[in-house]
Amino acid sequence: MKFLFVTLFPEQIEQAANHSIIQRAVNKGLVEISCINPREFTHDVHRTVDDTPFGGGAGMVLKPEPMVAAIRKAKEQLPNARVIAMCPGGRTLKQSIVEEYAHCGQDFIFVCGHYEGFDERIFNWVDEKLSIGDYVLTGGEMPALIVMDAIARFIPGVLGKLVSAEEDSFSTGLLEYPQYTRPVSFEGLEVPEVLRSGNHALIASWRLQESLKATYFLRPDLLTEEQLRFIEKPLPYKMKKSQRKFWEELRSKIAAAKAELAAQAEVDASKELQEIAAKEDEMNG
Ligand code: 4GY
Repeated sequence: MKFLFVTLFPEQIEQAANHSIIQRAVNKGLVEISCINPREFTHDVHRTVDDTPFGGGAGMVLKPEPMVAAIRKAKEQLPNARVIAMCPGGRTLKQSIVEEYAHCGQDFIFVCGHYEGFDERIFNWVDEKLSIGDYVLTGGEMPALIVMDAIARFIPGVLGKLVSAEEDSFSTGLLEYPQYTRPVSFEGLEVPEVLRSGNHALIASWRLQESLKATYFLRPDLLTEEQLRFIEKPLPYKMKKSQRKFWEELRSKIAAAKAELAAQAEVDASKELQEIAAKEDEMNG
């Protein structure tokens, strides 16, 4: 898969591509990375790429001529590419979008901006705007690299043989279950017994329960209606015994975690009361 970055700072892309997994993917020929610098398409002595905004205001705006000339050149090199402008106003990236990109069979041109932004007219040469989250950075290079990185994980051969992006927790729609490696005991913290049992069915069930539990507490918005129903509402009358056991176990784990949270809240509250009382005593001499 080919990724072309339209950027005023190609060194930033090149240095990011020279590490670890992405570098290996490039060396294996699975990923091709290139850059086109809009500054190459300026004609004045100062090689000007930005100018003051019409209507006034702080900051500079990227001039349309060099940007569009660079995008045109990029499209010539990758005629089958999707042209994506990185900006906070785009649709927000999430794993399902990454998967759509990874499987669309197209190459990618990322248009990276700087200063206060693009001249609005360049979007006529762009297929879509994409944001990596609701915050503003100094340039689109890091966002574009993030998108490339997330897509590249889906290219067969980029990750190790035994790992597959398709089986990621986020691709299953849930948060990751806890992972452990040796030693079994570290500073008094033990690896859960079940993971050392060798019982693969039990381990799979434990992991799914832990994923569901973490998602329930931290990102309930990711759970489906059905998953929430099984966690919160009475279980259906007709249900396989093993399945009932699974959901009942998960519910008791969640209840225990809630009880622990409530107990901690109570401890915090009583501490706070004690502190207030101590301060009052101090003030009253
Ligand atoms: N967030 N998601 C983002 C960004 C920097 C001014 C336009 C983001 O994607 N890009 O913050 N980009 C801005 C800086 C010009 C790009």
